[in-house]
Amino acid sequence: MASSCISQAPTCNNVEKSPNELPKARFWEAMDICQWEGFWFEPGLVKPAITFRSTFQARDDDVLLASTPKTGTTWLKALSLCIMHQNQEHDILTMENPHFHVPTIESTIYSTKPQKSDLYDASAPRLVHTHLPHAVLPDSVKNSACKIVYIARNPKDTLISMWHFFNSIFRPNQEPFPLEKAVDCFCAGVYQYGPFFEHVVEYWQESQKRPEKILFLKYEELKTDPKGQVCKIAEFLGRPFGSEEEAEDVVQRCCLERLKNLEVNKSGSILFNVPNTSYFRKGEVGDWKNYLTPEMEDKINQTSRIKLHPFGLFF
Ligand code: PAP
Repeated sequence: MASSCISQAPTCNNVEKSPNELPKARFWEAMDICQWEGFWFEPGLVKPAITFRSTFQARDDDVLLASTPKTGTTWLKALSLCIMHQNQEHDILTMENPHFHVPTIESTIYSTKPQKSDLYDASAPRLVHTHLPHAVLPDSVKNSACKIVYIARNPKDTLISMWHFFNSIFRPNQEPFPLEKAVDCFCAGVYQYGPFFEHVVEYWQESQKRPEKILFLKYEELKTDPKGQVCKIAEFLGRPFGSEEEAEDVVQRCCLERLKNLEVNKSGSILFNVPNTSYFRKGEVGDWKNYLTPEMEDKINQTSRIKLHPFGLFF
């Protein structure tokens, strides 16, 4: 996930409320989190999120990618990079991990490498990402013509992906965190960037109201029809491909096996404590079947029925 697991003082101003004053919880017995605007964050992310909301001046040609963690962020970053850098000779994906090229705005305080320019002032076209919920996006993002591309994934695979990721970060070489407890945290939404369900619903509803503004993608559809979905993103961003082969090329360049095996992704890290390798695992639809018991599946299905089905949302 595009945020660090260590705490460090952020260097931002414009603080509305100190994280100390917010409701607190412990995530997987490993990380303090606090609740801000209905979502849970490690405290170090709150000030940058507030700064983003209150000071970011979106431009009409900005592109903002958005997601809740473990839903296909890295893939979407890679695809969008290729789409935005069409016609360039060099392959940008071989130069750095996608999370460097497309920073997650609120977590850049944890970057291991400084950006080439200030994100808030970078030259056009800016391509950035956030895990923040729609409600807290800056007004300038909502009111300008800048485009938002959101990626969602079915909750059970999202949870399993998250379970692997946080086990590798919090408990390397140890027994994994009990999956049953992880399911409970997930359904209750009490974990870094949770809750999943409200995050997805907010962006979904906005994408229904303003389809020209927000493109809502599903990881599963990207898996079954990558070329069709990639063409859709390119058209949405006003950068349609000249030929089918160009779209096919982007799909190939961004496939999991290739990204996983690029030198820049085999070592190092873009964010403290988060190795680049941790962004690439199996990338399968339905991997949850290898882990969840029928009881755990039931719990997540019940939550989905309450929180997603009323909105006509899948899963
Ligand atoms: P983030 O929120 O930390 O950035 P994110 O990229 O959203 O993580 O999610 C990681 C998941 O996307 C992993 O899924 P898994 O655990 O079920 O395997 C990872 O394997 C998958 N993933 C990463 N890159 C790709 C890709 N190019 N194609 C398909 N899936 C990918």
